[in-house]
Amino acid sequence: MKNLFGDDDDGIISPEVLTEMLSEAFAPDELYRQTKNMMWSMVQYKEMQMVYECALKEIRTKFDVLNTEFELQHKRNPIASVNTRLKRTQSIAAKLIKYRVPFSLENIEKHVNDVAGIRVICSYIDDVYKIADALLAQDDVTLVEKKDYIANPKPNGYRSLHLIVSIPVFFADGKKEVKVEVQIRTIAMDFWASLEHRMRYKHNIPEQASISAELKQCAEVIADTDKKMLSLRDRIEAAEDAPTEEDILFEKLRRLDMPIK
Ligand code: 0O2
Repeated sequence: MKNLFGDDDDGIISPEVLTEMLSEAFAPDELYRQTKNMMWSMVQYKEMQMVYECALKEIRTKFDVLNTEFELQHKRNPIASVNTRLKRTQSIAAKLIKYRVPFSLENIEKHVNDVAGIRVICSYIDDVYKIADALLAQDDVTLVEKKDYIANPKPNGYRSLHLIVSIPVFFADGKKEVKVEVQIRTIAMDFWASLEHRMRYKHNIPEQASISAELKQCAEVIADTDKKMLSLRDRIEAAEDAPTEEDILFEKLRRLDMPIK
């Protein structure tokens, strides 16, 4: 048997020995039962995280496929980068406390929609919506909630498209519907959000009010730049000759042997 570092682990303790140690150490029965329940809770929490990890793998594949298909059709990548993350236990606890519900697996599944999160960064604003529509058109993807902070930015200037979707994850003994939070935004919006995020989690910044005001101004400039870049791209594309059928065929032939990303 190998340990977590991949080394041979001859010192592993067998379940029989552990059970014996447990009943010797924790008689009477109540302590034994409590200890076992605690261990079960830890195992179930870890298993729940594994389910969310699998959901992240599935949804990442969906975006990879959309990106590859779009690239084949339009000769450019709508997605600049994709990042996934599992919400930290501490942040899950903070969210449950905010909602005033006790920490339990049931409450995590019911109330915390962003245990699994994926952030998709696009070059242009229209790509954000194209990618969102293409995801939601898939018949195994169910939209649970949509917040369009691009059409309706937050008062601080935050812009991003947020979707909570539910997707099926298939296991050996059946399938489970799992919620994932999808944040889709442009490179410029992401640049802004990362700096603002740093400020949000720092306390005692002496100039907080003026920094917030300047950040808000930057958000407006960035939104304007995003719109201008889109319009410039459209003008450049309009000036390009429309590809002939032969152009498309030979371009696709050229790409046939390229490795699929
Ligand atoms: P973290 O550390 O990123 O995970 P909810 O109770 O879930 O309905 P919530 O959480 O406010 O309300 O939902 P919302 O508005 O959709 O925001 C979810 C996530 O979007 C946040 O997660 C942030 O990642 C991001 N976000 C929202 N507003 C802002 C903002 O003003 N600035 C920045 N930089 N990011 C924002 P968490 O859980 O707050 O934090």
